[in-house]
Amino acid sequence: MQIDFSAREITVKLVYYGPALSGKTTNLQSLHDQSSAETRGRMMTLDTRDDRTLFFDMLPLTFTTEGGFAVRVKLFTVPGQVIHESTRRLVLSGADGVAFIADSRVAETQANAAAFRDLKANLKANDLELRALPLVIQFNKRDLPDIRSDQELAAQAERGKEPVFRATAVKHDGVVDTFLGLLHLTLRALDRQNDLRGKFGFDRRSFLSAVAARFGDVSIDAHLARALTAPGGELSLAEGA
Ligand SMILES: Nc1nc2c(ncn2[C@@H]2O[C@H](COP(=O)(O)OP(=O)(O)OP(=O)(O)O)[C@@H](O)[C@H]2O)c(=O)[nH]1
Ligand SMILES: [Mg+2]
Repeated sequence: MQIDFSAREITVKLVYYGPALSGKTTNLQSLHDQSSAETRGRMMTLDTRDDRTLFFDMLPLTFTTEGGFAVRVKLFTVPGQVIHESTRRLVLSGADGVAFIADSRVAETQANAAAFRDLKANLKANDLELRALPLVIQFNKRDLPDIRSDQELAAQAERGKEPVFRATAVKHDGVVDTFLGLLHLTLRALDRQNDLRGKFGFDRRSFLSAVAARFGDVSIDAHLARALTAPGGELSLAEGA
């Protein structure tokens, strides 16, 4: 994170990670398409001919609070293809939070697991620790046949501490939920480390409510309630700090 005290502005880096073709770029495109012109900057995309990300995508979003404090969010995707290992490591450096985009199809289970191991290794290479990193998991492509069931995903959510979102990114389904879940966890961690409330009068709940409102009528609580979580799960805005 970068803090600019004179401009009263913070910049947060969020990285969409996951196996090849799981829908990372589609998530960013969807966020771009669903946000207003005042919120979104230009999306940078570097594709090969067949839609595969070669280097990375980047979408900047800017949200300004009533108190004139700005949160700039830089969203990145990594290229999922196995050969782009070193690029993933580079893109991951300085990440404040990660959304792991998995493919829901049963046949992709091994590819998801391999990409998750790759994430762990690259976090380590960047001196980031998985346990300390704000992380959400998205199971995308819920519209396809032969996918892992809701029950299986709920069981997975119960085993780990990360919230699990279901999505069909091509239909904009679950994309904003995932983004807000990650933004919530990331800002909570940064607030704890940097006392954003004390320094800028930053109120996380009202900020996240305003961000949710930029994407439509669904409240922040309703977005966060769509996550599958372990009992006592992480996403309640009501809890302290
Ligand atoms: N059926 C279906 N297809 C999807 C969904 N999300 C993405 N796709 C398709 O999956 C393909 C890959 O999507 P991308 O967003 O390019 O995947 P990526 O994760 O960025 O892939 P890499 O850049 O190679 O790592 C595209 O053809 C998308 O249209 C979804 O929810 N359902
Ligand atoms: Mg891509």
